[in-house]
Amino acid sequence: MTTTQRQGNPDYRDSGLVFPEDFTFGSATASYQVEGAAHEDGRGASIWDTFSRIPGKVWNGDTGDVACDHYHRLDEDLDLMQQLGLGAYRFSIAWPRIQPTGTGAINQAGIDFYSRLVDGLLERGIRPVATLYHWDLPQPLEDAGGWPARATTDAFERYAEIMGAALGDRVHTWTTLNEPWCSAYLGYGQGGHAPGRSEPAAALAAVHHLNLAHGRAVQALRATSTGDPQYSITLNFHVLRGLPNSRGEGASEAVRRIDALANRAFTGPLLRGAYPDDLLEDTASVTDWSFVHEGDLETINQPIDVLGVNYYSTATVRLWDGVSPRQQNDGHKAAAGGTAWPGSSEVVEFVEQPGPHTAMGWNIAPEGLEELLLSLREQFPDQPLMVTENGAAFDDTVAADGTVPDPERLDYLRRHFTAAHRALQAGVDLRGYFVWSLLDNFEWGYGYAKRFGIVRVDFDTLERTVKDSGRWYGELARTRVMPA
Ligand code: IFM
Repeated sequence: MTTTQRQGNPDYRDSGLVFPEDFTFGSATASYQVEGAAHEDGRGASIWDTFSRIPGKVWNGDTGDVACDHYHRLDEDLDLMQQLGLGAYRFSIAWPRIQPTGTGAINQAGIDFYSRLVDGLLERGIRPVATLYHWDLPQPLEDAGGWPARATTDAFERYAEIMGAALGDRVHTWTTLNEPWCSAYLGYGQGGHAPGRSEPAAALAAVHHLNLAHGRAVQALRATSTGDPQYSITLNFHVLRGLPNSRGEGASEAVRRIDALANRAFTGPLLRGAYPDDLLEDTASVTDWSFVHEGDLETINQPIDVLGVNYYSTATVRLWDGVSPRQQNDGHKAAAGGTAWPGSSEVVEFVEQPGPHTAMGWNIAPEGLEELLLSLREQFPDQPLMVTENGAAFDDTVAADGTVPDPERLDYLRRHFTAAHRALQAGVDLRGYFVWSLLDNFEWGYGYAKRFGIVRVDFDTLERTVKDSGRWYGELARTRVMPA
């Protein structure tokens, strides 16, 4: 990542910025985090239904059984999006609602729900951006091996065919996967996410099978979608800073190692058709990568219309000196057990970031977003980009008059939109921006303790209240001018 010449306020608090006419302003959610209705209308069990019931895995024993009850409050939530002035809504489809066992029989009630959602969006002039997989793998597929097993990619291809045929006449953008880094490394390496396995070799097999599933799904969606959808995948990029260790060594080596695992393990095969040599070398003691079969890389390397970019904060790494206690604060502390960094966990340490921080403990660094977008443009000059997630958790309180003033979130968004605007000014082909999240929701290992919404959800009454940040964002979405 290169340092950029900064213009405007050094703290990224510009106002009055005008975004392009065709810039998409959206907001995002994910099925398990908002839908609820976990046992209704034929939905099967997902790995998160199972994982969230294991004592100690999720804060307070919370589950997604009810979540925001979005499944039953669909019309109310669609009206809310329209009232805010959103141009697009990024949602995910719960695979176990469509195929309760992950293979075989289709559950028509599941298709009907998403069909109603898509129609409801279109009626309100909101573009449907649909993600096939945001982490809720059908439990029977995990029982058969999960993402480390190649057969899961066969099942995913079939699921993509079903969804392409069902919604491909109306969906504006198909996204195959959300943050495969989390599915692979947190699910099968570190173990803080479902299914909670800590098997470094399996995590790398999962990386490959998720990449392969993406390629096969793009082919299947293209074959079955009768409209003119765009195709994409969303990655959570790690924007890395390197520090020398106590011996004054290794800042760039630490960055290179984590960049290989976190970023290039995905962009390599997806956008260049190859895994980086240094990734294969760094992980050689963990796996021989024999799960990569002939032809896989061609399948993975499908042209995509837009690359989804999720960004929240930066990370600082250094080579462990082997003497001081090794720090492992990589921003994913919840229920941690194994390692999210196969082959590098004993070599690299994550260093506490200077504040300010959000309620997740993540440092606030809008310049990291600008830097990331510029770096992606440099690496992949012809690839259009979309910020598919950015936002912040803070401990909101409801004022006496019932409003939810959330100045910290509003400020976070202003500064990150400023960063995006600067990237646009520098010529980055950035097509839009989705704020995470529309609603306060189930924040995985943190349950309902962390609130990311621009709309507050009272988890007792399920009442929705637009926060100040939601009003601010609505004005930006409607006018394209950054409000003061
Ligand atoms: O809530 C998650 C989302 O599911 C994926 N990206 C990061 C968000 C905040 O942690």
